[in-house]
Amino acid sequence: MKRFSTIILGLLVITAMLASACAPAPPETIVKTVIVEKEVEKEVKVVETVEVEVEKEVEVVVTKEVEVEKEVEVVVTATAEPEPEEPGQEMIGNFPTSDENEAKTAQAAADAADMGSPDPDWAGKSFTIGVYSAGQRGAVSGPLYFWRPTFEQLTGATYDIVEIPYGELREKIFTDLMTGTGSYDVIINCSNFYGDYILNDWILPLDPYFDDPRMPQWDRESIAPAVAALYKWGDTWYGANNDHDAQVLYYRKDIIEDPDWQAAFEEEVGHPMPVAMDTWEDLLEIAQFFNGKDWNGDGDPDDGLTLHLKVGGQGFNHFMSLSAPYVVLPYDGDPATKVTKYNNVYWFDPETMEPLINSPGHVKALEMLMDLSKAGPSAMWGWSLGEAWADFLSGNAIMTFSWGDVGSLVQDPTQSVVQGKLGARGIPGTNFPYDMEAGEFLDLDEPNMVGNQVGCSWHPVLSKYAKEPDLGYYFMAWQATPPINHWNVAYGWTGLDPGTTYDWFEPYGTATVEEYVAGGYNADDALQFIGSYQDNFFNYPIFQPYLRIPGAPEMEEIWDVHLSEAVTGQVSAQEALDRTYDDWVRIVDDYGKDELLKLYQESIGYTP
Ligand SMILES: [Ca+2]
Ligand SMILES: [Ca+2]
Repeated sequence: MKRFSTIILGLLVITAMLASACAPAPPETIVKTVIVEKEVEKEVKVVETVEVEVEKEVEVVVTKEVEVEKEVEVVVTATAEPEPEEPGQEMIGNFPTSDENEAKTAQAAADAADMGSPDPDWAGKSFTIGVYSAGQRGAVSGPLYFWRPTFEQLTGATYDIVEIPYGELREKIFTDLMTGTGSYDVIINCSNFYGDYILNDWILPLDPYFDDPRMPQWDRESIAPAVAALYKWGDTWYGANNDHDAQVLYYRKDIIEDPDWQAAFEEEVGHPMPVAMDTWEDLLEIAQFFNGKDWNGDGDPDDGLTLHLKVGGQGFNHFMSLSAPYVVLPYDGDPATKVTKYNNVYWFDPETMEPLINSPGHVKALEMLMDLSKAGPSAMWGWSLGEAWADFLSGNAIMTFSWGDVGSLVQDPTQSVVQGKLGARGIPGTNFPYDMEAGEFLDLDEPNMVGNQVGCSWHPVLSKYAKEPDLGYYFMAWQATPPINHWNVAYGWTGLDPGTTYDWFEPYGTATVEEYVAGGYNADDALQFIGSYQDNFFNYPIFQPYLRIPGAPEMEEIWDVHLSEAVTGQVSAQEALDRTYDDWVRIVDDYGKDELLKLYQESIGYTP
């Protein structure tokens, strides 16, 4: 009986919340009525769920009480979602889009995708997806809205989308898991969350679903190994295929390859333009040369490069990819990728868990980033992704280094003037890396080149507290099927980047230039963009290791703040990284050094 009174109390709380939520808008009677109707519906559902759970145990009821409140939040979000009701939200077939070709190609992808055999019991059910907020046509969250009507048609079920600002994502998700609340069945997460998941046993392995006849089949072999490693811990799969992040360099091929500009460069700088941009030192010269010149001919001075350097705007990823060749050295035996105390390491000493983040190589790289940040508009210190990309897409910056999104956004004529003028290559290296074993900078004949999988590679995992894990996995697997994943990758606004054999050209994969052209790409741009991504994943001798130990997201957030202190001129590069070092030592101690050391060694493949 006590249990029931708790439930009733919970429901009273909701009713009170609903009442107060409705309170502030007295004149709009019609709108109010609509909202109340929907919420009453949900309320009834909740009562049903709770009654079933009550038979089990008291703790469940307590948990449910929290859920009940969360449920209200979800309802509010769903009501606010303009998805089908939004005036002006055009639908073509099952797709919220106004682009005929988009709807046509998406329908073809849906038809070609394996759809398993959806369980009839799923009809009428709903689950919740937590994702970083970028809106209905924004990166990573956009595809969830785009495919929802098709999912509903397939399964008779649906899902709510809860968008969380990037800066709050870790805290919201980890709090939900820590408290066992289960607000999110599926989490579209950053790959650096895994350490905390594994340490706390917060997510479900996917392997048991692979032979379930209800579930769509997706191709795990197709994923570039460097990214596939981020979807697993050891040999166990936790993530379903979705996004494949790496940073590459994009530039204005038409300007850099223009003989007149090359002659002007030689006259001003005193040597030929290092067009290949094999090193950051070469790239800096070119960015500095073009910065402030009117190379686009509209009468105003233009930018040498554009970067997203805002705190909390994923800016530290620029430093991550830039710094790798200054820090990460290959093993000088076989294989080059072997991890030792001094080789193929970037984050911590794998014997002592001492942060390496303020090593001389890291400091030199940060000085390079500070120099580069002066070869573009000072406004970019406050820019996040979209603003930085827009400067390149609108034809005002010679170059940027960033994710695959840029290569595909260039193809969108509504926001890009660069289509047909795109140059791209893998991230540059340097001839002057720091050798931690020798304790000195090297002066190499050939630059040290280090590939990366910098970024989140956003992808779904299943919460241990999911209420509808099977249905949640169905969605994950369906989105991971080659036709749907490849469709998402080919459209820039989705934020999902290439990384599978069906995205790559021969000899790495099966895609053709014609396919990309049919999707609206310029043929040369497709070769440049996909080519640079392939190079990163298959032609670089070594990779920057990925930080995925417990505490990684927190470490990177703090690092981001200190990097910004340096870039904005508040402190020196050394000071910014010394501060990062101190914070990381503290976080390592908080988690427990021995435990972290073991997981760190595991995560980078170091054998003591
Ligand atoms: Ca101009
Ligand atoms: Ca991405």
